[in-house]
Amino acid sequence: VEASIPEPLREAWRKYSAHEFTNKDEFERELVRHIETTLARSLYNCDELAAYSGTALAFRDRLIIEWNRTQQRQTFTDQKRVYYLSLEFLMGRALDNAMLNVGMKDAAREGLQDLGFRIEDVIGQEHDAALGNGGLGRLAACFLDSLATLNYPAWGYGLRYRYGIFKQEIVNGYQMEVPDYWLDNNPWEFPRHDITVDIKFYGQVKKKQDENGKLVASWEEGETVQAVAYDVPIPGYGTKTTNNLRLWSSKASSGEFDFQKFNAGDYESAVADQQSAETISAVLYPNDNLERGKELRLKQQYFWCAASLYDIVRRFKKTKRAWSEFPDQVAIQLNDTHPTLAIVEMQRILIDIEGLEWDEAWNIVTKTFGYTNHTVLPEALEKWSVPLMQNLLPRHLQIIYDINLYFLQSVEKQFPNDREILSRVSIIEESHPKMVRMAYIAIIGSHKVNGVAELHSDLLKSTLFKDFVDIYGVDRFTNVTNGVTPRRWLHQANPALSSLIAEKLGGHEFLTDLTLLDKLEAFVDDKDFRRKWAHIKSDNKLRLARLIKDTTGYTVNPESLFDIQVKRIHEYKRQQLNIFGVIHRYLKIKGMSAAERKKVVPRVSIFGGKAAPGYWMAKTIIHLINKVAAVVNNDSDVGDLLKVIFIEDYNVSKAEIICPASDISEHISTAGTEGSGTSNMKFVLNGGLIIGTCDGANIEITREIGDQNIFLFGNLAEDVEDLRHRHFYGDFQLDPALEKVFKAIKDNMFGDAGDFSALTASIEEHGDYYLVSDDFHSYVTTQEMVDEAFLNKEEWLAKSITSVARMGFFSTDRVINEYADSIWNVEPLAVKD
Ligand code: GPV
Repeated sequence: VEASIPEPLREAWRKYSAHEFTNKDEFERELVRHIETTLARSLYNCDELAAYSGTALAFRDRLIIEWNRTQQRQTFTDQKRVYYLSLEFLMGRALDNAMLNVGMKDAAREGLQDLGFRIEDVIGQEHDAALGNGGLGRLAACFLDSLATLNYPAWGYGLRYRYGIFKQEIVNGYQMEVPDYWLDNNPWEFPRHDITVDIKFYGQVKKKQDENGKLVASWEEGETVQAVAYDVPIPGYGTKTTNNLRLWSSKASSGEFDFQKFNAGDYESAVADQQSAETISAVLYPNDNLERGKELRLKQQYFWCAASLYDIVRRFKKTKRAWSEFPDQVAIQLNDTHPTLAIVEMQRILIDIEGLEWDEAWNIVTKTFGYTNHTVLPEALEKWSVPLMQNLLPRHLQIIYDINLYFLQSVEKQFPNDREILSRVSIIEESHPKMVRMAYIAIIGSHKVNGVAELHSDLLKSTLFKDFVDIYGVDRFTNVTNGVTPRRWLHQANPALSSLIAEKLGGHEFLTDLTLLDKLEAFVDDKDFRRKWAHIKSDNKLRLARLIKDTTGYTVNPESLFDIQVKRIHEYKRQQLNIFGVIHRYLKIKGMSAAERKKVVPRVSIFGGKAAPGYWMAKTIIHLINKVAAVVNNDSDVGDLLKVIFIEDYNVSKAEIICPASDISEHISTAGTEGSGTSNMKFVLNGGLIIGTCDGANIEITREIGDQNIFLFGNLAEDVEDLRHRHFYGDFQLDPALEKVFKAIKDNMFGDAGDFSALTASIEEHGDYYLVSDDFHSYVTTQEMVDEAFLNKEEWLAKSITSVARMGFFSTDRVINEYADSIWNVEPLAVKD
């Protein structure tokens, strides 16, 4: 390709090709140029928002120059690429990350200062890109950071939602949802109006003869919607690699039928069609760990899978390779079952369009795909009704039936005397209506299936997917324990700690090799180091106290123990256990003498998180937290001994302030329910200790940092089933301390008790499925141990430092290398300067 371009032409392009700014002055020139020309502002009307836009545009230019070079490099080398398919990418803000990743934040700070701006204020103008619900979406974002940093040729594929996760407002203690329209002047995306794919829905399947007389299926008629690509550059840290996140937006096809309507004067209906097409990518479904089987959600899934696969296949076909080489060029990772239709679509492309035989096609498919499971919760496992799929995707349903037929035939051969196993592993659940079990397609159509922490992966093998282990052998199932990117969750969120560590370790190499943190243990007794470490934690607590003051109006004493639980609100995550514990503490303080109160360790209990708009129990928990806050915080008799804070609209940029400010954080899910958890890692990496159950990655965190550095409590996963069984048969005793808490609630201490009756009843009367009562005593006594330990400031500090030093394992760099070796079989593409 390159050789076909004449030298003089190439010379001209080289001569005028764009260059990145490399110092403060050049940055400043770019900034002023963008403010004056792109934004049409001047010295006299440049507010902070304009300063943000100008800075973002200057950095965007830099990223896009490297983005272009990276894409060219990857095209020329033509080695295997990774495609990460995720319905969620919870990116947060991009500017600070871009500055740090390209190593120009200091230049930007000084440049902005010259022009009269504080960099923190400018950064604070950016709206979070919140295309995700919680951990699953944030994991995808951390993966993109590590993929780029490690120079893997990798693309993310997702949906460009017009509305990301809703904004949460607390009104009279209730959660209110406000739409999050975030796209107006977003400088980080590049519309590619030339990259479009027509996606079909509905229609019928006809059998036709191809040119060789072979009968082939043909999917005909139906409606088409157009997918338009929007590209977001993803810079790696300390590398020139800038990968691509491609997000698809839906619009009406520029096809014949709407123009016909226009011409026929049916203007309104043509516009309505257009709006209905745009609906597909309009809104992120706000559920976490829950699937509700809505048709529009299935449309989103197919629209995004089909557009992404068309793009991937188009790129592969340009190389003119044989189809058998596809799995050597392409690895596709499914982030949960949401993209499972990509497996079916790939098989459809190969057999219906490319004319391959079934077995040859299926062999290519299974070698290409990998599937990550993120939960064992039954309500989160996707099932689609057969009639719904029949209507929307008739050809895909046929292919699913064929996949199932061949699969069950082979199972029958393998287990000739076992009738039961066939119905257990069938992709089709024989219910009314019949349902398609998406996880089963994902397992059957992939060469590797992984869980996200050891306990979770073990549970998958021994419970949910046990039959498939018997069928395929244990090697198809593997574990890759989650991590977080240390760039955002240490360097960006906690710059002071990052530079203190760099000072001790002689540089910032730990940011790309987190295991180097272990060298910190040598300084655990270093007085000056300890003093600085403690000082940084205090400053971070002050920063959070300011956020709390600004957003809730409450003043908290930064000397208090900061106890934080921030994550999606869910019964299995047990924020109710936490707030009941807070009420218990409040009642205890109220009953104390003045002398006893002197011994109380002052505590601020901080909550944050969104409830799915239709999840009433989760909303009730939020309501209770806010009502308890209103009572406790206004009780002058208690004062600073206890404060309760609910931080509104928890999101990525608030997490960056919250995670560095904890003394203790809570990861207290019922054992066996949390896939991994990743905020546990963010808090410990920032020098906070944790209280938690033996669940998810807490177990591996304990193994790494030592059990003297973590507060574990509660029943174990292996005992949960038995306890639930016993509750079900009436063997249930409400914990006496919890009973007192319930009594206070029922005495209307926190407002109308009726508001919370569903919550208390779920425990007292309906079987306490999440074992709140069973774990209450253990929780409360462990919290007392936390108080006790916090009194010994020196030992607490040692625990904090030692824990950080031992967190090297939990970087997404390690995670991505494990996926690359054991699932994708891809190599990084070294960047030469
Ligand atoms: I399935 N997760 C999530 O955030 N949303 C979901 O819909 C599903 C899973 C989370 C798990 O709950 C966490 O335990 C895990 O750490 C995270 O996915 C990333 O793996």
